[in-house]
Amino acid sequence: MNIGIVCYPTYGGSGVVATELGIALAKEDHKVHFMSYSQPFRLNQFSENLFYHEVSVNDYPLFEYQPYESVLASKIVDVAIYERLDVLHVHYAIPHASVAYMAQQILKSKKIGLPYVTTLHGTDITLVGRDPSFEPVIRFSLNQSNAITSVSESLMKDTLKTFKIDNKIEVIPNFINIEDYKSSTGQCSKKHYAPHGEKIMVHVSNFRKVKRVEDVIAIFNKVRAKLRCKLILVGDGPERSAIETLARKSKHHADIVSLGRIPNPMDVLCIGDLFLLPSETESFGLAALEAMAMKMPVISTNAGGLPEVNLTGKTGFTSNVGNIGEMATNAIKLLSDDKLLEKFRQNAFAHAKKFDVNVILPMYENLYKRLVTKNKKK
Ligand code: GMT
Repeated sequence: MNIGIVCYPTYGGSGVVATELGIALAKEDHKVHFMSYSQPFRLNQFSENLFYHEVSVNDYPLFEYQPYESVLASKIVDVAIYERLDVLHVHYAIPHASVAYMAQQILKSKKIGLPYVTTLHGTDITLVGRDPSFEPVIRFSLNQSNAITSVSESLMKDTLKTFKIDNKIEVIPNFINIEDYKSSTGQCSKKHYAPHGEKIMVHVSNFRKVKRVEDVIAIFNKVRAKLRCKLILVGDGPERSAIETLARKSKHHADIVSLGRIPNPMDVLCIGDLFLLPSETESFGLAALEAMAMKMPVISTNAGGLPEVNLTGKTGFTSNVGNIGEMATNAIKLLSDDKLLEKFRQNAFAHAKKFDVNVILPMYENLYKRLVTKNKKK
């Protein structure tokens, strides 16, 4: 199939999922055409089946806001015609679902049918989507989507609560390629960060308010007061400098390292013992799944879809948002008992395997096939 993918190219779960999906589809011999305003950051490999079409908006002095949506819709129309797209998959509802609808209507006027799938990732519904200034457009373009998928049961339920959706929402969870994680463990050495065999806690995020990275520091301070350990922070975003200021004020600041963005979080995950994700909301928690694939148990909140990924008492522990005391107690429990930690490591890995690309990819392929067949019958 010829598949168009529209996504945000920056650091963030939805762009990662869209890119990894495209890469996996290309390996199955589908031709995948990415469309975005810059090259998705994980699209860092060559394949004869992968194509990237940049959407660049000319800077006219008249515009206070650049009309990205119009340019993206034109790009989709162009790519659909010349690359003979069979299906379009847009990740993150705003503004991609309404842009897909616009492109579909333009193509229809040229007697070309292009079904589109909208995948909901979380903040497009739980934060931005709730804003009344977007509501009518989101509801309309979701209802017009030929299929809607959501990355967790929880997000599906939230969407149905927030919007009046007549369409069915299919749950297709996020995924990882477990083989990548198996093969990367050989190159890891803990010595640099933990020269005395200290346990290492890791947090990876885009440092937005919803991630509550201040809770990561608070949990670490409590754990560090009981046992020798290190904290590695990975990622960058609006809260990073405030978090670093907070970390510097900690009695244990010498045990906290902030790495900023790194090309491949696996390089750090593979030396970690415990992953911290105390988010306010999280439709899925791809970062937690990536850690589990690296055999790291997770201490997280029970917000949104996190309990579908992190099984409390098995792959880690979940707590109410803001319950720093409980999260620290659970972290200490795991980090001070090697036998228990190893059991949780194995459980985390076993559960992560259920989200392997080989399990999830066919769900998307079947969905595309269904839409393409229906479109051909029209
Ligand atoms: O979490 C973020 O800030 C990024 C955001 C995105 O849209 O890129 O992530 C959302 O989508 C990810 C991939 O489906 C999910 O794993 C994250 O849980 C979700 N984030 C939130 O719901 C806050």
